[in-house]
Amino acid sequence: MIDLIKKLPKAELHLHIEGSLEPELMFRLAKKNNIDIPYKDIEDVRNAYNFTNLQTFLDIYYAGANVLITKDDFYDLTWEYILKCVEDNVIHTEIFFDPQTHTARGIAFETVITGIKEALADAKERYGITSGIIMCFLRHLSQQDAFDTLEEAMAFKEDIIGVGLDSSELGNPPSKFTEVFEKAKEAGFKLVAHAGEEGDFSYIYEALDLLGIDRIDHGVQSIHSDTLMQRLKEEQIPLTVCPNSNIELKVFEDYKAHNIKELLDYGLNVSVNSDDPAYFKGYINQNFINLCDNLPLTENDIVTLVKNSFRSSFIDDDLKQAYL
Ligand code: ES4
Ligand code: ZN
Repeated sequence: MIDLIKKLPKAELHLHIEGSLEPELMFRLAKKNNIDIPYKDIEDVRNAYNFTNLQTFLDIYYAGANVLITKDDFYDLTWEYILKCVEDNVIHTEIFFDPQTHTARGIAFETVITGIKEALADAKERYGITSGIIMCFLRHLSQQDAFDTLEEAMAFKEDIIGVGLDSSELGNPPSKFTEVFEKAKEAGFKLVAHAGEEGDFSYIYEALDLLGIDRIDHGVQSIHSDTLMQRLKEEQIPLTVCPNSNIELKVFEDYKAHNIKELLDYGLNVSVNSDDPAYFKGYINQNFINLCDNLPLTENDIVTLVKNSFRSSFIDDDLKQAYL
């Protein structure tokens, strides 16, 4: 099984590039850029990665992102993730970034996107890895702030395939962002949103009906509504599931309690993704392996999960056919 997981070419659809910042790079950049970080060594960092819910993670994740200052920093961050893709045989990746985390610190939108973009161009040239960039709005901030970010992004429209919604879910439902998603759709962006991670299934309905999203990120709470499950199955709406993340953030008590096998058996279009791999103990293959170690997934299930990620991707149809 592990052999199959390792050798299958995979696509990743749910990966926050800031969440791939490994402690080693965090230390190197902190030193180079003269940024204070609240850790004395790498071991100290790893010990801090002990989360009780989404918010306790986000506080540490945003603090880590403070070390990213120059275009080269964003390049190095992205390149290190690409090397993990090579290791795990990920041949297509659609990565999230959080522009507001950086612009709020005075880092230009252009600095961030250019660093990421150049690394992805090199990934294509050197390894043939294809990719897309999705810009996420931080849902704990206002819709006006998201509008301002969308406005800024328009100059880089060619470099961004989609718009997403992340950060603190509870209390910040999709309905808070209805108008800005409408505008993003008019501008031609694909739409995704984190929904039903910690929030209940009503957040998934809102993401579908009010934001008109193409994919749900997480979506594991859909299991609590039969009507929603039927709809997700009928419309084959993709759910980008992140097992390690769900365990680390206590969405499920342990891997054995994870519902991905049930979602899959019901006929939903689910895929496996790594979310914030530097914080959640592993990249995509490790997510698959942890599932297989704990749930009765068959080889056929693994192949279905991998195919789902390609078919739910935003790549052009001819390339998609080639990948499938
Ligand atoms: C995130 Cl796991 C998760 N959920 C919501 N927002 C996020 N940003 C980065 N990781
Ligand atoms: Zn996520």
